[in-house]
Amino acid sequence: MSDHKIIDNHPYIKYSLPQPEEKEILEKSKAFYEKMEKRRSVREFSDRPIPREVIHNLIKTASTAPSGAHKQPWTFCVVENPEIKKQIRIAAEEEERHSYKSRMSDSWLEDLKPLGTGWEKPFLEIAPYLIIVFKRTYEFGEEGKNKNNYYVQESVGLATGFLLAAIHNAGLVALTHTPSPMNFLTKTLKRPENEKPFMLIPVSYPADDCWVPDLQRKELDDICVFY
Ligand code: IYR
Repeated sequence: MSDHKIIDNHPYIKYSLPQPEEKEILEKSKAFYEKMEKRRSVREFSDRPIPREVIHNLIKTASTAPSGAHKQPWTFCVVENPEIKKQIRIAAEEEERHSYKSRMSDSWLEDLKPLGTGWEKPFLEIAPYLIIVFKRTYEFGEEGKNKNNYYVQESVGLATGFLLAAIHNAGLVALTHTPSPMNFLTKTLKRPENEKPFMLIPVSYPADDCWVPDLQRKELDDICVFY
C-alpha cells in the first residue's frame, strides 16, 4: 500500500501517529500541563551564551504552527550583535519612556504595578538573543501583483505561542515584550515593506537570582464551559 495519493490533482500523504492508550493520553496531557504551568514571563535574564543551534530548533518549532492557507506569514529575526541590541534598547526605551510618562492611562499603569514593569529595558542588552517576530501581511508577487496573506494576526500569534512553549520546554526563559509603537524595528533591522513587527522576545537562561511576581492563574471553572 502506498502512503501517497493524489486528490483533485494535489498530493496527500498518509497521516498516522502512534495511538497511545487512554491511560497514557491522560498521563501525557497532565505531564504537559504541569510542565507548562511552570512557564513564567521573566524580566531578569542571564548573559550566559546559548548555542545558535538551540535557536534554530526553537524557531523551527514555532514554524510548525498552523497558518491561514498554510502561508506561514512570519519572519523571525534573531539579534545577537551587541551593537544592534544596543540600538534596539535605545529606541525601545525612548518609546517606552513616552508611554509610561504620558501615553498610558492611569488605570493601565495601575494594572501593571504588580508586574514591576517600567520604561527601562536593560534585558534588551543582557539576553544573548532577541527574537523579533515579524508578520508578513502580504507577499510580493510578479509584476507588482502582491498577494495578501490570511488570518495573519491569528497565525503569527499561534507561531509565537509555539515559540514560547519551545523556549520553556528547552529550559530557557523569555518575555513577550511589545514596545509601543514598534515600527523602529522595521528600520533598525531593515525589513521589507510587507513585514510588520509583531513581538520582541528576549531569550536566555534566567538570572542566577531571578524573581517573578506571585501571580495566580484562573481556575478551570472560570475559563472553561462544557455544553
Ligand atoms: N509595553 C510596555 C507596557 C506593558 C504593557 C502590558 I498590557 C504588559 O503586560 C506589560 C508591559 C512594556 O513592555 O513595559
